[in-house]
Amino acid sequence: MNRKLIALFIALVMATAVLLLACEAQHEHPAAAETPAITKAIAVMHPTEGHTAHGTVVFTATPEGIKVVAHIEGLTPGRHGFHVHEYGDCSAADATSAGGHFNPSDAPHAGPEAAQRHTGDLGNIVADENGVAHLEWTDKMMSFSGPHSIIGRGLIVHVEEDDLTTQPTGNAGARVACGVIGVARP
Ligand SMILES: [Cu+2]
Repeated sequence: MNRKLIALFIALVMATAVLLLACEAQHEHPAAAETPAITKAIAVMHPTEGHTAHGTVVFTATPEGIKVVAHIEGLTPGRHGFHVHEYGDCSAADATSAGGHFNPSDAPHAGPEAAQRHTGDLGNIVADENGVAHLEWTDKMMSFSGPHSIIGRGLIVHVEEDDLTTQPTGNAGARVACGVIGVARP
């Protein structure tokens, strides 16, 4: 009788231990399908063939939208078209592999402040006499998830100014720098 009781007790203890371990394991990996939301992204810009433009562009999620902070050097002084393009592919020497402007809503090309615009329309960055451009802009159309997500898309700086009206390119000419927008450490 005693032995049976002891055996039962041991079995109960072991069963409890197994149950606890199973619970613990679940807590260690909370719903594997649930990836944490992206809060920051970065594009490292490299010059296309024959150009010197380079720099970094950081995208940060804020309650007001995606904050864009761009720092580009090696430009000619003046205005340069600046857009998110459809493909995160800078493999071509002239970066035409990045495709056209990122335009998931099939809207006309315009400036970043227009209600109807390409999601990728960031307008122009302006380089000073040293060829250095700095831009800060909080964008209400771009996103890190859903149809307007810019993650994995291309980022392009052009040789000419974007006139914000010529369809569908803004007549900004060749591409002088290309980068891919990737997930950054928060
Ligand atoms: Cu462009």
